[in-house]
Amino acid sequence: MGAAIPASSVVTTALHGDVLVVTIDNPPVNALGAAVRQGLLAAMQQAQADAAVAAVLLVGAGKAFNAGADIREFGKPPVAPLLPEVCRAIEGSSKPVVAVLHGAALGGGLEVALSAHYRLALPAATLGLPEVNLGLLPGSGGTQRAPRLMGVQAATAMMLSGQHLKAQAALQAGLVDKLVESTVPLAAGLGYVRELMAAQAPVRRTRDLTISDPQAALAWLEEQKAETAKKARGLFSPLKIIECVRAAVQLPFDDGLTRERALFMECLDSPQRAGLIHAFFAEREVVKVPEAQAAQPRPVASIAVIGGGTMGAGIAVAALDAGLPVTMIERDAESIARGRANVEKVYTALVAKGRMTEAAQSAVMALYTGSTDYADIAQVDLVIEAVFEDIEVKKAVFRELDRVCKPGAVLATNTSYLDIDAIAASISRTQDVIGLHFFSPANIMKLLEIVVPAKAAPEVVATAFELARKLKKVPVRAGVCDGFIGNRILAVYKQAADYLLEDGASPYEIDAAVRGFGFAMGPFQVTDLAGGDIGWATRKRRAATRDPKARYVEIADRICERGWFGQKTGRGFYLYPDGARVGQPDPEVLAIVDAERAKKGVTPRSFSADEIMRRYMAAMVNEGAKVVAEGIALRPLDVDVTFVAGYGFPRHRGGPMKWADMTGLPKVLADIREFAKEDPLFWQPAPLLEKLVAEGRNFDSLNTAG
Ligand code: 3H9
Repeated sequence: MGAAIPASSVVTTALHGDVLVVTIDNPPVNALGAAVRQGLLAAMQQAQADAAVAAVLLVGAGKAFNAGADIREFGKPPVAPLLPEVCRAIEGSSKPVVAVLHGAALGGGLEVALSAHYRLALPAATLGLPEVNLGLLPGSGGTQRAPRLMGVQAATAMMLSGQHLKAQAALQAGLVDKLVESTVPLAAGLGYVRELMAAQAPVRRTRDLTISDPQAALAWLEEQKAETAKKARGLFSPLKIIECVRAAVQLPFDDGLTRERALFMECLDSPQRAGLIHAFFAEREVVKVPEAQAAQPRPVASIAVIGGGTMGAGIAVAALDAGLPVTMIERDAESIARGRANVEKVYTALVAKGRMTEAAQSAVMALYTGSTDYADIAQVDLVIEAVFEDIEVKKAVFRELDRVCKPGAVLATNTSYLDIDAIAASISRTQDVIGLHFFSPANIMKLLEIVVPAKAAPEVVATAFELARKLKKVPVRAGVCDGFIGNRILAVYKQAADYLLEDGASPYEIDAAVRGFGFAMGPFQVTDLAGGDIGWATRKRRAATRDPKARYVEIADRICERGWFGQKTGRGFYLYPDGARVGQPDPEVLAIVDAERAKKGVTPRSFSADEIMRRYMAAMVNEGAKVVAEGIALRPLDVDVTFVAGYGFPRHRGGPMKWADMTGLPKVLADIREFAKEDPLFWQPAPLLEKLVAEGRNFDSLNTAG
């Protein structure tokens, strides 16, 4: 061990014989913040100046080599030195520089490694240029060096997908030079440096490599453009990545870097970058809820699911996929056979697609037990009830659970709307009850609303968050109300869509505007997919309690009365001839809409896509503000994550509350006030929105309030 020479608090240097070991130590992931960049540059200068240094080894302390640029710095004034300068200093070194990669080597972290002259990977290393997921492109030479090392096609695919390569794949792709079986980066790295020095390995700069067959590469890139534009769904950094790679093929290295920098800055300045980075951090903040931080989760080694319908089976699959044994309860032999079949068919489909072996299917199904006897779940740690959405039916299930389950078992309901406080109060162990609101298909959809009744024990909440982590879900804490966070807000903006429909926009115009904004589907397509009968049943249930003064649009009822429930019946708002999955506009639906307008004496007016979205979003944001003010959502970011993870909200817009911040809250409030002139009952501005505007603040100020 050589003498430690302090370079900075986050980058240290130490001489090991004639090898200068440069360690980045900036927990948790060694992100390349200003202090790290300064430290690295100073270390490289030291290496050049010190005659005792023959080679340099770059190492990351802790669990990763380096996860890239410090994302928190984006959007703030830049601080020198910038990362491209650091990379230039590394590559320009007159003494060999070696990087040893363990854990994440991502984004700017990989770009640092690509600037080194040799790269060694440990087996657990993951390499990638995932900037596209943040609305960016690799901005420190990644777009120029990766194609030189791994070829244009592989590099472009890696950058466009943002996917990480495991060490072995990175070795095969030419991104690293060697892979060693070791868990100790420093020792492995020093061993490799010695090996290189013994072989008198020269300085070897990635920038000097040439790209083979540039004409073929250019032709291939041209082909990729159309495909990429289609897949990008409004994101603009993917096409800019292609442009950078084209520059790598066509231009001298330094000119390519200049081009990359210019395009990187365009991405950095874009609202898409701001939205995607908000989504990145928000997804990590949602788990920080008071109960999960204060209490320890109870152990969960086995699960029961009550109900084997679509939802119950999806939840069972999600748990089985996480390696948890599942006992499914149904009321009779026939129902449990159907429940098992519902689970099994998910895996059979995977086997048919070649994505699972039959042996793996058997192994996972061995964790599944079907039963009609509640006594069989007496010892499980957590139960999720997914029976018919009726409070009396659910209470009956909970009575059974109260009777049979062991003390301390967590008792969860998957209800989407019902009063979980009432369910909890109906049994003796009120503190053990919680809502786990999965979204269909439950084994695929990322969102899990964790609905916390007033009397839930903190460790029950902590257990739910721990379960979400095991199931790889994105959990959002919600309070009890009709519809929790997501469905409550959905009900309001769906109403805004219905008003637009009756006032003159066609369902097809509304859906197109919503898709144009970036949603995967518009509200009427969603209704057709989910089944119009579901909303119809809810509307009938609520008819008695609906405010008689509130505007009520009957168009959807007229459609349901004809038995047109959407895709499953071949028609709804759209026509689905011969089982088609993409609907066609239906002139008969338009005639129904016209008749309803006439009945109400509405003279239809036209709405531009922008006017449609102003109403749609204002309704969403206004209800979102109410949900935050009532504590149903802890923070605006919880609303954002709910919509991005569960409702197809375009991730690059960050979520409805982030969108509102970026649009400007005064503008959103002014819209609401304008719409209120026509319908003051529906468009009542949320007091929180008014307060924030009056104080010149935004929703984000509530995310960071602590
Ligand atoms: C870039 O490099 C641009 C360059 O091309 C050009 C520059 C000129 N910065 O995910 P985790 C935090 S763009 C700041 O929970 P895991 C994270 O917020 C960057 N913070 O752990 C969390 O904080 P907290 C390209 C970061 O083990 C903590 O670290 N790189 C950064 O599940 C732990 O994170 C990427 O896109 C960052 N770069 O996963 C990689 N990364 O504890 C982004 C993480 O306060 N990062 N944090 O909540 C990841 O994909 C995952 O974090 C990683 C670890 C796989 C590394």
